[in-house]
Amino acid sequence: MSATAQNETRTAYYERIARQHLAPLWESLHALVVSSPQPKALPSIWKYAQIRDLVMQAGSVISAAEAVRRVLVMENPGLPGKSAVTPNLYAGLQLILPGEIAPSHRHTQSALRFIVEGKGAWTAVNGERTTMHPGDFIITPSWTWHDHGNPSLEEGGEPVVWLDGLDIPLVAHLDASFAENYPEDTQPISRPEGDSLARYGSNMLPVRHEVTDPTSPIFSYPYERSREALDTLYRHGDLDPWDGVKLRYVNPATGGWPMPTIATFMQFLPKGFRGKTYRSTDATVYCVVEGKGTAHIGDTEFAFAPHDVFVAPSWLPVRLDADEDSVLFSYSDRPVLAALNLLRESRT
Ligand code: 1HN
Repeated sequence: MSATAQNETRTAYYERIARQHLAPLWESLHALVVSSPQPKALPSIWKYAQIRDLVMQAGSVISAAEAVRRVLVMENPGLPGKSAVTPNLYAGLQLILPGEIAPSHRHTQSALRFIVEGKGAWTAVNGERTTMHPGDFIITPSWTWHDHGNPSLEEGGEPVVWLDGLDIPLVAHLDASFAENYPEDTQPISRPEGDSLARYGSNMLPVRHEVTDPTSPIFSYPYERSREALDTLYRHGDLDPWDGVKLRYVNPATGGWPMPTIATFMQFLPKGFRGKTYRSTDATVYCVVEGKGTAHIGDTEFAFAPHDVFVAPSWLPVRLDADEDSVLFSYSDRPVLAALNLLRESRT
């Protein structure tokens, strides 16, 4: 049989099997099982200097009450229309103005807030409020009521912007999304501010504490403490050639990650640091807290400055340089990869 005749036979055959919702694996096998990850997500950066005005303008486009959550979603240009910054993770910038309330709800997605700009707004989780300051890392565990608010102008409120990180695409992929609205705008407050940090965040635990939940019982990790730890370690000469001084946030009750699906980190890169190259199968979103430098991700290079957000997809080589003392917060889907025995890393 000639090649053309054979192709026609195959095309006709593919049409016949398609009517039975069947497809020939031999046409797609090479694309399904690849020799190393081929991420569709692209290395990308959102430069705060270019988007800050747009975030603030959202404040006159819609109220927090109408929007429910007034957020600009950071969509990875390689994953358009998916509300995804990586295949498993979501990122967005949320704005809350003085006097506003973002009403209480809960969902199965886990969320983190990393405070970018402004202070004094609060978020409530499990009956306790915490006040936001730039650099604080705050979590909303899966299925916990959460509402956010900001004191009025008269009370000294100012616009507050934070980075939201959620496992939205992962949960969507797993078809495991459930959500409910609380009947009131705000949940009742049953514990004073600082309760969970005293109870779980002081290198101690309540004496009969039992772990019933994989998520950290601390829901606010203040920047002051994280920054001081990095600074002390740097002064003690602790500098990894790949990471600088890098710590991971921890669930103090388990030693594991703060959330079952999202790992979080903070690292210090001293002025003049020229990092070595590493890569891993977790995809990472970075948010610059302090300093300036360059991130080399795959074939792309980004100059970074405070409040910029950039993303390193799976398995692309990453190298970080600092022109000034720099602090980077980051989050990734590492716990998911690790739990499924799919985490691979290389440092060269
Ligand atoms: C959400 O609940 C918040 O509570 C922020 O602030 C962003 C993105 C998608 C789905 C739920 C919040 C969100 C979200």
